[in-house]
Amino acid sequence: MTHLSKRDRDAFDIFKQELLRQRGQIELIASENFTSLAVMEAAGSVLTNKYAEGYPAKRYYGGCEVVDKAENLAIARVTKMFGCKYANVQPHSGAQANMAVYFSLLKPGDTILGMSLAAGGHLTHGASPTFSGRWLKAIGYGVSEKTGLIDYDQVRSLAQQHKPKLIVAGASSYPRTIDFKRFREISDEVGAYLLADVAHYAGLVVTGLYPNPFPHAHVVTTTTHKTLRGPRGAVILTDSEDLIGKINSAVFPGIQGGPFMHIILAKAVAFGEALSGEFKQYMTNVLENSKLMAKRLMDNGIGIVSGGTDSHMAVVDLRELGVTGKQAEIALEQCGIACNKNGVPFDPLPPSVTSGLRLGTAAGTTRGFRVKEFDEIAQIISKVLKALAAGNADSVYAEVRSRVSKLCEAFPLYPELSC
Ligand code: DSN
Repeated sequence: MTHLSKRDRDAFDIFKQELLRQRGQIELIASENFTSLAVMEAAGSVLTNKYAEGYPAKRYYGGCEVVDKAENLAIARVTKMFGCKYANVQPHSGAQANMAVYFSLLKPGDTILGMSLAAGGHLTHGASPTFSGRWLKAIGYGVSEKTGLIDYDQVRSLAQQHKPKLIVAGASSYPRTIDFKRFREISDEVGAYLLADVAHYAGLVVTGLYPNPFPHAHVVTTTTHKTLRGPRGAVILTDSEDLIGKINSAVFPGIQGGPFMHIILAKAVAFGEALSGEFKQYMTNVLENSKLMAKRLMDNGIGIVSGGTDSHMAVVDLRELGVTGKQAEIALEQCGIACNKNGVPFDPLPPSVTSGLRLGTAAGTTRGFRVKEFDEIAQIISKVLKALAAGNADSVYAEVRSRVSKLCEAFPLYPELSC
């Protein structure tokens, strides 16, 4: 960062502050991760200078022969990872990937059936303030109050009642396995497309630790920066030649202009990493850490939605403790732990307050934390939550902050970067 530090001290200071924040906090936000330096180099490369509207060998600008190679490399690697035929690697974000799928397969006013936000679904699966809830007729399915698991009987009966044109399988805070085969059976019964949004689970999917939505889903979307540990962005995947044509037109010129070629190169780098044996070991550790963290919290009497996890995340149910998600998020942040408040199924509190916390292990595992460290993290969280419930959180902050610092110092983040 020598150029930035000399040219723009204000901007450099912001970079420095953020690097120090990431180094000094335990990152438990389930949708975040720490990319490799190689991914960051590609994202910060000269490919940022290139306009390349269109697709490889079919561009609207000259000089695209090199960036074409970047896009083809990303496509070849991501289709190999998921075992599918076609990919569009241009979406700037997961929301835009889902928007492009809707734009390609649906008309305004069509019905979709997705997991409701309250049950753990994503905003773009039909929530009312988003394009998905405003332009489409969105019906939401949920989970069983008793088990916390997707209620497939409800999905089927809502599908039969509303005859959606598209069903979304996928979530933002559902820690359990999704039965994509069952979703496809329901979709076929009502003649709906099946979209699987595996943004959270993608790293587990490509390493065989979570079910692959192929061959069941007609279309699959995923972000590239969560468990996949790539740059911020997304991809759309399918096995259908007909659908990839529609999807490509929907991404460009439908909803996006020039693709971010530097990010597409960085996606290719991350996909190369995800195809390695080292990544499989990483994801195995992520899963082991997450299961251990959830178990230790439960051992300490902290409620976990659905009684555990099959993925990189666990959702804490704070209702019995009488603490809100908002209070818990703020208290943990004061101790150096970053996580997010999250609704729990049948949450009586609004999304700005909530009765839950979503905790993920992808970023901490990249840092090097293993079960021993996640055991300690679960003990720290339990201590803070119980102190909050007892109304004496202030009394534990000093001790807890020092335990967090010890963990962060033992596993330095980006030691190669200087500031
Ligand atoms: N923020 C991401 C998530 O947590 O699921 C996507 O919106």
